[in-house]
Amino acid sequence: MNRPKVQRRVGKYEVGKTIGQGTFAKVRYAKNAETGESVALKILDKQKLLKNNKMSVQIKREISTMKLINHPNVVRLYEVLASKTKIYIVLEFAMGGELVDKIRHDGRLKEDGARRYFQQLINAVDYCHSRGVYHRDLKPENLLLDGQGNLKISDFGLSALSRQAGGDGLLHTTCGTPNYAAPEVLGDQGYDGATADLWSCGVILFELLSGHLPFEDSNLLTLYNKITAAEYNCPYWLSPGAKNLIVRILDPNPTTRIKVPEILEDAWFKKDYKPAVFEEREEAKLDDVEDVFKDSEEHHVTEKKEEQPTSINAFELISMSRALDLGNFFEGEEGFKRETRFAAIGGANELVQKIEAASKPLGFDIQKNNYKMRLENVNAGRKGNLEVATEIFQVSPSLHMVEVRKTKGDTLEFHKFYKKLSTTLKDVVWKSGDTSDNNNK
Ligand code: 3AM
Repeated sequence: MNRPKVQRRVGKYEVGKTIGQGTFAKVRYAKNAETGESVALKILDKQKLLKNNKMSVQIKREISTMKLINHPNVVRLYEVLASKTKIYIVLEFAMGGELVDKIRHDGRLKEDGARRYFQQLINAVDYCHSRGVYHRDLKPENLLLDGQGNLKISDFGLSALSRQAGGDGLLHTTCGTPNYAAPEVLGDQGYDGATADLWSCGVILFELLSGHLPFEDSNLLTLYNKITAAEYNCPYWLSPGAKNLIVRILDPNPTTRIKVPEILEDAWFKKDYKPAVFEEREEAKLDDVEDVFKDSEEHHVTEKKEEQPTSINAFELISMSRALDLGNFFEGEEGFKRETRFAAIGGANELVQKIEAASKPLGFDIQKNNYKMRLENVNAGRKGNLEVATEIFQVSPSLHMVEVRKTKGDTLEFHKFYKKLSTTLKDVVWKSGDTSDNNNK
């Protein structure tokens, strides 16, 4: 089977699929063609970013500071590139996905596991604070994992960027559910970035240990009141040490709230503690940041689109179809999958109709373009609307490969949708192992 594949390149990066749509940018997977290294490309609209001069000075400062930061628990910012209309922030690729997906799938963590993530979180937060960089929007969505299961904080130091792109500050960055924000941040008085970040770390620790949030309410005003009064209940099964630390962090008064040096001395925190080992990067060059913000045309990165025929034969199809096994969703180094494929028996039009029939009752709006479909669930989920792209590739007139890919929204909601879809389509789905045990490797 031949199909034209468009290969996009930005400078030395081969641009792959969209990983997701964050609060202020589209994120795409890309590969450094020179080194083979995987990266995440954050793609921003240049005009929006540079329209406010004061903001752009701050964003430039944040990006420059982040380039100097080389902490094992902070997503590295490698470089920034600009084209005529876009700005690309090249980031370390965190292949383990989001910590929140792990908790939502596996439930709360054991104390030792939660402590390990929390120690890495505090190490990274402390380091960035010592450099004068504050996150201001710490929440589990910003906690990613690498291939070894180490925590990597994303968007550290890019708070001006999210405010700029969101335009409406707090409400935007927290998507209207400020569960992780400190009382003084909600009060909208001037606040100290360091102590406010620590509060969010306390909320995260609570969530890791208990599997739910300390402050929750469908009514925003009630939620604000609960946060301001630090009104929450610790699960009875939490150890006294963990409870004690949470109470010290979730102190609504920022002046008496525990600080990092005291956390480092806390008995519960200290168990099996390993300080982070890393080298400082004073030598990082900031020419790329200068060029982007000067917007000098001579430094614009080249963007190319090349049509490449890609062929898939039946053997490749069979090996790709292993993704049908739902168990694979949660295993392996790649963490949580945002896309999968299955082989299906039947004509392409019939498959389109079946996907449509399976998606509509679930509340999806459907847009069709030949054998590509865009499904959007208008009932907002945990991260806004769930958007899914599907594509059907022909192997033979009666055998097709269906690709199902999340383009926006929550990964676990996508998994639920995929399960329903594959159940509805089970009559036509071709399973490896259907015809021979040998296929089922
Ligand atoms: O849409 P989801 O939640 O699947 O995890 C981030 C989020 O995924 C991911 O891009 C989406 C929009 O923010 N993401 C952000 N930075 C990343 C990075 N450095 C990243 N994934 C891997 N590495």
